[in-house]
Amino acid sequence: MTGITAPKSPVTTAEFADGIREQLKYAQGVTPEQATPADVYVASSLVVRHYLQDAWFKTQQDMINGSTKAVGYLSAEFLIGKQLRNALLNAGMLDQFDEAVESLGFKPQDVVDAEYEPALGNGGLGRLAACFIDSLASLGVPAFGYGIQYKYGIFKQEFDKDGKQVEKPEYWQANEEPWGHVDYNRSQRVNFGGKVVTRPDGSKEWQPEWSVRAVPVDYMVPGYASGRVNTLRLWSARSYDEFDLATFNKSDYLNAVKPQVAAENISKILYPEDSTPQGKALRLEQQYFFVAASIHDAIRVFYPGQDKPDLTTFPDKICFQLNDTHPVIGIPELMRVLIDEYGYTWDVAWDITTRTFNYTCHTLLPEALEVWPAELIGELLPRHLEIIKAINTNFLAELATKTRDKAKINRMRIVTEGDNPQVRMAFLAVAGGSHVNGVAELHSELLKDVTLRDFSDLYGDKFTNVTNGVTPRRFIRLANPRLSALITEGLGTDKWLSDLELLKGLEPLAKDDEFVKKFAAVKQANKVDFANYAKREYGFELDPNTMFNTMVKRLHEYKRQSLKILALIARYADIKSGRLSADDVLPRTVIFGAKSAPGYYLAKMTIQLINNVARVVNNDPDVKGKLSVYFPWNYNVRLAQHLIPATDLDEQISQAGKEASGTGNMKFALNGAMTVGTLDGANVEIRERVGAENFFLFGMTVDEVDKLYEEGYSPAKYYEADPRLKAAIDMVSDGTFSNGDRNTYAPLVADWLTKDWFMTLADFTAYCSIQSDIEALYREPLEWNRKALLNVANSGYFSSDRSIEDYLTRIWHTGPLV
Ligand code: F55
Repeated sequence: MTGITAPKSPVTTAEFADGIREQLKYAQGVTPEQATPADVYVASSLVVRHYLQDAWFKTQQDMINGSTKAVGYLSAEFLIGKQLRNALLNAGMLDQFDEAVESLGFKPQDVVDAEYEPALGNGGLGRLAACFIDSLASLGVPAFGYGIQYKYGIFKQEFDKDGKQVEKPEYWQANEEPWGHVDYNRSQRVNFGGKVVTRPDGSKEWQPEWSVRAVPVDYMVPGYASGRVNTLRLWSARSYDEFDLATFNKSDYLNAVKPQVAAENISKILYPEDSTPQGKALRLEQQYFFVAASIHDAIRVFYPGQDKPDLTTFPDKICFQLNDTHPVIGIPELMRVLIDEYGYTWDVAWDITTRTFNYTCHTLLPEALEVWPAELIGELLPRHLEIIKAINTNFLAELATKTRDKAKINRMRIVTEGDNPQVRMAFLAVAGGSHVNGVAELHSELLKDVTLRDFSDLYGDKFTNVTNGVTPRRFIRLANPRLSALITEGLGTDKWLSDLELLKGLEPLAKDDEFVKKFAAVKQANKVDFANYAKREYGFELDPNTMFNTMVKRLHEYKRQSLKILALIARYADIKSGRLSADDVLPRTVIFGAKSAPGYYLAKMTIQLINNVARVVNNDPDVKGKLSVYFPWNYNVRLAQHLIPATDLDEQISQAGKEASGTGNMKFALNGAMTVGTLDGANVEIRERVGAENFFLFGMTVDEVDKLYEEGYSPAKYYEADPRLKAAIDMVSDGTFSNGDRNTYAPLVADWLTKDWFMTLADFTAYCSIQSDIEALYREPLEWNRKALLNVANSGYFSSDRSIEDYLTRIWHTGPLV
């Protein structure tokens, strides 16, 4: 770790202000008097880009000169969040920006608010990619993030009058977007369809039917105080086809533009499913589109102007990390390029390919592992299907040398047998790459023992773990300036921003009551800020003198928002019935944030239920001041940055063995929230580090879950056994939260009582009983804050800088530019 102090600014306040004036004049075409905050936002962003330009050139030059291998992070999603303040921080220009903007008569906050968030990801996987490119640049490792510049990001979530989720298009480019630099001169042709012919010499040639132009849109990725600027290259699909004049002359305008529309559809929209891949042709087109463009781009970058480059050196120039299975089609693509375009033999090509790729798995849910019908691949990418089949054949032959277990070999087929053969992308990734990693220790173990068991038996050396992390720049320094100042005061240095393990130095201060009180004051001020924000943005009235209890993440059954809402209903009933006396009730504000995949029926119904519980609870005078529930719509990176620093208690309550890692859990711990959670994903490691006494653990373990399945799980038993649970579920059925309509939630209730796939009911009692520990501690503010501070002090491990260091040593075998 570098442990560098804040970067020195390359610019004075006066220069920054001059730069803004110049950009207003020449780029925006307005005088400072005419300018709006949005104009100043664009101008300021261009000033930042201007001052980063030389470092960007130098980083690229040093990378091509090749003192160290580069990383290509291939990801269908980069949930980068707003760019301006992050770039200012990393480049050391925050103060200069604030002062320059003020000198021009604007409020920095108004200028920053004018930025529209690029929401180019679903959730954890996309946000992780964004944290990783920040860390790569901050560590000075040469890297490209390669992805898609979707025109429409993850949908904008609204709620209708019944509390149901409504999806609206997220047209994030509606306003000028100064960060992405469209580089038409470095576009790539990406082909589809057609057929494969054999050349006279026996080699193969793909004769595609149609092509799309992939135009790179480049985003600067400035490292924090590293002097390095990497590139996030997001591909945008454009058409090659000229306007079809003949058709147009026949007055058939719509058909005349059809090919253009089809081509540009490829980067039109981000698929909003975060766990059940849709298996649609367009999705496969997207995957191949960005991966093929990126591979060709890397060859262009590293072998400039060379007709016959020596691609046996390719794995020494760059290694590609496959962020889940979405880019796995890159494996047959590189094989095709090497064999068909550059004339390498199969064996040489296979050696290059397997040394180039590595694969990160982000799930344990079997339904989330991508599988494509061979027929579909054959239609879109006929040559790739041939190559995949050949990889499969060779792989099966290799397996036969390793084991005699025929059933096992059959289970490991990359291409399944039968009438409708399928290609298993995760298996292709394991076979075609050097390393496979899970994203938290428990997850990596379960991958080896369960999900990819056969593969780990025979290829144990490929398997490793890299526990996720989050960038402290965005998620502590930018999101929580008060805590950042206090940390710097406590440690006597700001080096923690690039060496987060230094937070450990706060541990002794947990014994210092005065410091703990300052820490408590930071949290309180953040809660007041959030209450104001929630009032402004959503019209909510939050009381900052109650406990802020947050659950934010995608809505999914395995994450168990149902557990939280049922416990909340039970608590509501307790207060109403007087079972809990007013004095016994610790006032709580429960805050949810969650988007559901548009076609996920039970998840959408759960959203509706949460909204209606909120409506009923917040309007009931009997519980006023004791319990309130809010569900701000459209949870995104911006809302996360406001809400996380203001949270007292975070919920990480997935069924053990289902959440691969979680990264929200890390953000909350680093911002001084306590966690109530199960032994799942990275919770296990967080608890280990912060100490069992500083973590509210409840619920079944992975082994207990497995055992209960084996014995035969019957949710109704739990419903009958716990009267509070029964009462809560009955209230959902009896119309309490649906204006008397007993049908509204019937499918949800039926699911709980007959299936309850993720054993929500079985963990209900344990979840409720840990609440008394939580509340007892919260009534002792000094002790609560002491423990929360210990969470901060001991969570330095969860920096994405550390994750990247682990990738460097365990997987990529490269390091910073010298
Ligand atoms: C998106 C599209 C498809 Cl087709 C499948 C999955 C996703 C997706 O968004 N997955 C995702 O976010 N997975 C999460 O990755 C995080 C980062 O590793 C983990 O922390 C989290 O546990 C996992 O669910």
